Amino acid sequence: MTSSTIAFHPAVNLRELVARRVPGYSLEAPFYTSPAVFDADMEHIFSKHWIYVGVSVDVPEPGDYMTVQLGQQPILIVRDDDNEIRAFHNVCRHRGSRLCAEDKGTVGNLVCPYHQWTYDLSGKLIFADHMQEGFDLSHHSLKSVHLRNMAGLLFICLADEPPADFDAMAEVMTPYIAPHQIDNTKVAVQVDIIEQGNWKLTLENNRECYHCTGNHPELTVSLFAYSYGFAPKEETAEGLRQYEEMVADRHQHWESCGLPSTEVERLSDVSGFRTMRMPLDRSGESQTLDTNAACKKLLADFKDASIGGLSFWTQPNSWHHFMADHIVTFSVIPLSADTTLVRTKWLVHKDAVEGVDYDVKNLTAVWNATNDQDRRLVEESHHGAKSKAYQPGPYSPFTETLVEKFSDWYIRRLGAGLE
Ligand code: 3BY
Ligand code: FES
Ligand code: FE
Repeated sequence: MTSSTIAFHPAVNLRELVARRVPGYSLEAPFYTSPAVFDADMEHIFSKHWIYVGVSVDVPEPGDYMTVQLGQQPILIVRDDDNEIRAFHNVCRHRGSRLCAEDKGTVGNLVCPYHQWTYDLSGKLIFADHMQEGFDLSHHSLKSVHLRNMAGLLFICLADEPPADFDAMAEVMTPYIAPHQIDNTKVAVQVDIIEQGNWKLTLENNRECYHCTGNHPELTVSLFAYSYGFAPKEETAEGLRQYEEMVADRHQHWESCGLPSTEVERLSDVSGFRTMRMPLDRSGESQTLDTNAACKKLLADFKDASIGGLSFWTQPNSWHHFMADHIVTFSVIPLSADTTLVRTKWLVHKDAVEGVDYDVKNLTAVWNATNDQDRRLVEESHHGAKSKAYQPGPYSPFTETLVEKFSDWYIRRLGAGLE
């Protein structure tokens, strides 16, 4: 290490940093900038919690696979002939080569490129040439990774014993998500962006709409900032009251149509989450530039597009919006202390035809614009966090309560990991 590196990354005492975190304030700079904290995040947050990685229709048919990289861990997600989706370490049991290098593909069996050891779709080694008499194939299956398919959303956990409260989340969330029938969708578009900023800045940004009016002209056409907790100031009190009245009215209507809608907030759980079906502004149909459905063929058996947007946020790395015509889903994967992958997928009905039922530009306009605006905000925050002038600043008790819930969760889970 050069002395200038040392100057920019002073040794951090993680336990001390965690212990002295002041609630209600953004985190101290090393949480955003230090490679040591990044390593701890990968070990204690991203290797011990349920991480959202994709959807069932990323691998729609038996033999379809996708790969994801979590820190140093290459992971393979495969749909077996029995239609089960399973996850494995993407590492050959011979001499450790990565098995699949592509992001996605389709295979009959999983054949290692190095010496062609061959695994079936359930991870069992079925062929290994030139091995001695008595070599036991069954002792060399792929190492499995925990995977849960929650109504089509795929979560993996690298821990030997994953957090058990995932089941409680799935019990609450399945009735909310299932009506949108992810299994009957297709991924119309996927966009990966790499933000030059720490992943926690991406998450903090996602948990508030304080910044929406000033930054998201496209999103605020349909999205009400009130849905993220908004302010009892004189001038907003009446707006908030009217919004809450509308929410109560819409919720009653949607619930009577079999669509769970009321807010559930369990952000402090180990598998923390929040959900709510939010009314959308104007025509109320979709998060599009004109608020009308972007896909003529609606999801599932929806007849009416005005069912608002079911939002679902999870600790530590995802958020999702389910509408009548499409679903947009976000997975955040840290790459280093100062780079973060944000993977956005737009899902439409599997039989919807591009150019006939939907136009990709119209479908993706709002979130491509919003993601780019948020990327810039995250990158500017990251620049600021590296300054010697940076010090933790106060969260608004009105518009940033959900940001505090993210930071508090992170500090508690990191603290638990360090114990
Ligand atoms: O909807 C979201 O995911 C939030 C809204 C506020 C900003 N952010 C991108
Ligand atoms: Fe996979 Fe040799 S490393 S077959
Ligand atoms: Fe934003």
